[in-house]
Amino acid sequence: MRTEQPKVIHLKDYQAPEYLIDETHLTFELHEDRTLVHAQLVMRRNPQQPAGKLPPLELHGQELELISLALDDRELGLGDYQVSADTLTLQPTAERFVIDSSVVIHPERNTALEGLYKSGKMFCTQCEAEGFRKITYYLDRPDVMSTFTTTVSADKQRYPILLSNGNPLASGEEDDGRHWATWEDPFRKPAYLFALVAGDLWCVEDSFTTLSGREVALRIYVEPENIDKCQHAMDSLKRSMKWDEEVYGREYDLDIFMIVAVNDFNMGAMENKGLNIFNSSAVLARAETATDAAHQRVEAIVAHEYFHNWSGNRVTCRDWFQLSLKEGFTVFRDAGFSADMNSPTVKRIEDVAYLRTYQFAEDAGPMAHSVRPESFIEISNFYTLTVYEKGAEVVRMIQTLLGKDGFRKGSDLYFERHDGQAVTVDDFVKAMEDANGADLSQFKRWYSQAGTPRLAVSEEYDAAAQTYRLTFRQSCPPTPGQPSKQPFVIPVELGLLAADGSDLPLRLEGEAAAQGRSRVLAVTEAEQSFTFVDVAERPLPSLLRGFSAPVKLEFAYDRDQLMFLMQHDSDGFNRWEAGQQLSVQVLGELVGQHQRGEALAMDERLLAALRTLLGNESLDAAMVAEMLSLPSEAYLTELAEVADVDAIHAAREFARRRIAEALFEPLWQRYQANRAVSRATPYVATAEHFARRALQNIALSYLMLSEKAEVLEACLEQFDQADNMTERLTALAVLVNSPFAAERDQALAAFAEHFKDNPLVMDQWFSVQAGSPLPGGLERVRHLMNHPAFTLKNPNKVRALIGAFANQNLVNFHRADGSGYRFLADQVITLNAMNPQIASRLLAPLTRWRKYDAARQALMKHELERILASGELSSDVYEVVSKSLA
Ligand code: B3K
Ligand code: ZN
Repeated sequence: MRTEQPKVIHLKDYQAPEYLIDETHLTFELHEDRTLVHAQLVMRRNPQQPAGKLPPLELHGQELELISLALDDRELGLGDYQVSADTLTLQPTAERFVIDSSVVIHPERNTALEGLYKSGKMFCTQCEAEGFRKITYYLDRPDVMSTFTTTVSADKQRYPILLSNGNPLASGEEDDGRHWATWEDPFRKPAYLFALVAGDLWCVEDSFTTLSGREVALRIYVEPENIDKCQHAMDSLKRSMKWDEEVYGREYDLDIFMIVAVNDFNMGAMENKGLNIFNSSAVLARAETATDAAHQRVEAIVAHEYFHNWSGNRVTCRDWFQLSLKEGFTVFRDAGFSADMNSPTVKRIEDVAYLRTYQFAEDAGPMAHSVRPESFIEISNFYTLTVYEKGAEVVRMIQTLLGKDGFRKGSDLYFERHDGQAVTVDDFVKAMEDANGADLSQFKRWYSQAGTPRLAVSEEYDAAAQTYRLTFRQSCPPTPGQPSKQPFVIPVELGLLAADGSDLPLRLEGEAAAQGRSRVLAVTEAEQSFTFVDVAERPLPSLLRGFSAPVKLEFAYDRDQLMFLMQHDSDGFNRWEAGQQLSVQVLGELVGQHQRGEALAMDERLLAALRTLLGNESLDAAMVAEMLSLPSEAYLTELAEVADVDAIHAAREFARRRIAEALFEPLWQRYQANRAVSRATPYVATAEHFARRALQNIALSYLMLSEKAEVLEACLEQFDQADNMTERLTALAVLVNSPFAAERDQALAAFAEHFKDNPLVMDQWFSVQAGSPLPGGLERVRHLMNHPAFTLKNPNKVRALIGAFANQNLVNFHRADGSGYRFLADQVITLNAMNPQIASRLLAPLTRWRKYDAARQALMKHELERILASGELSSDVYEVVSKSLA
């Protein structure tokens, strides 16, 4: 809790540590009402600091009850050290020394889920970023790296399994029913990678033989009732290990790799060395209880955390401003993995849709910050879409500019050069430069300048000279603290389409010959032109293929051109993108009609394009499903200058109904064909079947809008008979949004009865109801908060119900009377005292108040002010609220 003025931490103030810790020896005595932590730190003065008088040693520590403290075996008395709310200071007397401390902590009361805490019956930890200081006094900063030996002792019956990082060293029994285990992690690591688990856990075991022939034991620990839901995560882990060897040449280094699933977790998962701790939602998956999306999420998160073993753990961050060094790079790595395991184009479409909807919104809002932020109050607030997703885009652009081979040379050099070190984004870029003889100095502005650049493109065709000129103008809107920006390096991959839809050869003025039919141009200036020669006919440009840079592209395509690109572009991503742009234009027109009070009438060309798509059975079903999905209300909100929530919803619903009406026959046919396959084949979690079910399910969601009896019957059949959650949940969701009240209530009740003991499935049940745009959404959510399966103490529940309501149910959340805002603020105020990280994340929708009309703006601001005045705020909530009001 904030007791004094919050301190702002600046990157420019970074200073290397005065002291280092070579060895850390920890002992935990776990009890029901307290935990005793003894820490022995073998320390020395940092040799890189100037010699001379020894400076005081300031250790971090929060909420610790100090029992004893010794310096080189000498017990220290009250006058020998000073303790504040978050530090302990003492004066070393020699260059090398040993500190012994004992503290008491209370994991059983820890609701913030940071440090050591209890999730249900088990003990677990979450230390990143600064949670280790809630466990013991320490130099809790990532540039202090130490080996760790950890002994855990606990009651044997309640906690038969005792885990920590590294390899198991010894274990034994005590005579009072307790037992202990010692683990040793030989790899030096920062404290944020420390982990401990104690519980009654079962595990699934497997093994992996590394490139060099070493055998690694793999274990996934879960509570006994979940032992049947681990196979998919285990398979994903083995695929990740293999992929990292093949694609990055990275081998695993310890003898054992463990994953533990816990129910109460603030985010997805955590890459602790050798002992990853996961939100159970990111591990458990089997057909009956997890959707295809959940299966893919498990695969991606298992891979992400595993990949951190190199990008994060072996090579870590010097300070938290460098967070994207590990996160942006690792998201980029896991995206490459998922693309290779599934459909690369679909993966790219999903990532870009997510980035443009949510990261672009963040980059345009009051919390906008660069990929490497300059300052923060609370680092937990900077695990953002910008650091993660935009950070991954920045790494992707480096690969686009250097080529795949050049990028691999750069990553090899980076890992070799910095193995065992805590480094910066500059070191990463330098390795890329050095391995390729490249100059990325201007490119590095992507790390320091916030905001989404706009890239306006115009064309000029000279038929007589057979030249075609593209002119690019880049600009970037101001963001907090950055009124003006320098030009970025923007890699633009492009092609030029001939009238028959083929890609023309691309020869730039001054080049001896054409260089391919799709190529990357680097736009480096505020305004820059490129002239292509030998262009025999007026081409249609396909720009920013694969979304080669995170920018807002502006080119004045007309709708016929977009339809042409939708059909012919050789780049799958841009075929989808053309469809999205066409839909955005058509929906924009409908929004205008709604605002003017006119009858809605839709451009039928969109229907024709979708009909062609549905008729083509040779197209990848996943692509067809993506192309049938209209841009989300959240994305349309992001695009709007002032978002008219009701008009956007009305326009999109109107378009969906028109599509359902006009394309009923082909949708019905595709639905039935795919449902028949589902009925005849048991569930398999492969890309091919994900694709088929995606198409089947989007078809069903359109078909239900027809309100026809045969569709309702099909929907109920799918709900009752499906052997998997993907089909069952879609059927439930479309029922929930339908006017068939009796069937809906019956299905909801049957589902809850069947799955009441599975918290992850109940999360889905909460979410489909929270997201329903039917009137009365807030009342439904309030009512559901009283359901026995709901609790504010569990972050997954908060996200499933309150998060889904505020982020996905825009018409209900933004109700003109402000009741949605008031409700969210109330939850934030309650959660602020319980779990500041979750409270602060939940706030995000209110921070976007500038997007809405004056009346809503006032209501939203009022709620932010009410939070600010509500009493003692955590630094997490304080930072977000105060910055959004600034
Ligand atoms: N590194 C963790 C995130 C920790 C967040 C702490 N507030 C998960 C990940 O990105 O892999
Ligand atoms: Zn990560």
